[in-house]
Amino acid sequence: MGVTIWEISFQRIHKKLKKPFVTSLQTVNEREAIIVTVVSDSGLEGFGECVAFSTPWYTEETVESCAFVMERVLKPLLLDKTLSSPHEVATAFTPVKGNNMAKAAIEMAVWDLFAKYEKVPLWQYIGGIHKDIPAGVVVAANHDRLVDDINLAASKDYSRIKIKITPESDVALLKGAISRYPDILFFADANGGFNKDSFDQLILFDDIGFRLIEQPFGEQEWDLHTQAKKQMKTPICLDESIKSFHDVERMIGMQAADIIVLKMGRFGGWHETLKIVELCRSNGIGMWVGGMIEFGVSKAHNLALASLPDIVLPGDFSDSRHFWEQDLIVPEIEVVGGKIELQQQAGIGYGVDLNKADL
Ligand code: OSB
Ligand code: MG
Repeated sequence: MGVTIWEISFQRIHKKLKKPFVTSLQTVNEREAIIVTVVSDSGLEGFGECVAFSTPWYTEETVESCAFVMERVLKPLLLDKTLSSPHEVATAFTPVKGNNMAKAAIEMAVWDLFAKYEKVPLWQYIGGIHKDIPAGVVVAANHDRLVDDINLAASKDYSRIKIKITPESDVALLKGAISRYPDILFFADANGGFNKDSFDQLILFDDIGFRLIEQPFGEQEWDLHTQAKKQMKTPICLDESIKSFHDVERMIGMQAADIIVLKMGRFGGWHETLKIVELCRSNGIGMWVGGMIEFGVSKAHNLALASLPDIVLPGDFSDSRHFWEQDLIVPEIEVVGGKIELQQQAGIGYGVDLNKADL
């Protein structure tokens, strides 16, 4: 009994972004990804997406390193194996150190496969309850376009706007722009741009009205985050620092943050993510689902995750046409009235059309 993994294939794709995505770390003009297709003995297909970037500017892994690890190291561990639960993928991958994004891409495809095998939507398969996921967009603008971009995002009925900040951001300008929209939640994301010397500048962001400040300091700066949490009323949220269950335990032990960003790619997939969600739930840590400029396959998995009962803060969910002229999934993701409605079909609930990608 169970699902036998008959075939695992990889398709490398790339697409130009509609407009450059500017952060303090990198400007992204084009996005590569690897779409994973897992086929069962009964002919069912599950889909995953590798979310590593082309170069290691955000995480250590790259598209190239993942292509190697997935094809040569992970695929042989799974091929022809019969699984009774998708949790067994994480166990099969334990002999391989790190390489979480490579592991996640294959693991997520197997979870899609199991939900299809059970004939239920993936969000139901993992115990999700929310059927309309609040949409959130990211404003990653240059200083001179910041206010225009905030106004534009606000006009598109997103329930949440995340703004990239640096120690040089104009605090008064931000406060003015945000105060015009009392009904929208604003997050700030520093991508680790502050340090000990700019600690006092961070404190100035406390009065702007942000719902949270994401990753003010570098990923290993646990003490600085603890200090910021102690001194600021704005909740501190960790993104880059959180790569595993153990990192969340450490964060809780050090009181380094109130909220975390869930990124399944960085955690190694569903198994580790669901463990982390339970740990956060039982410790009163807030959670939301983060994005990394992904295509629809990854977004579909992320939408299922956001359906879990304890995830109430809006995540990085914009519509397919925000980053892309055309997405790979059918139908595309669409924001209506500030929300994205989950699909009722089995698995991730979207078809995948690789003809819509540049191969
Ligand atoms: O820090 O959340 C981040 C994109 C690439 C890498 C890191 C981050 C981001 C984003 C984009 O903020 C979120 C999205 O895909 O909507
Ligand atoms: Mg972030």
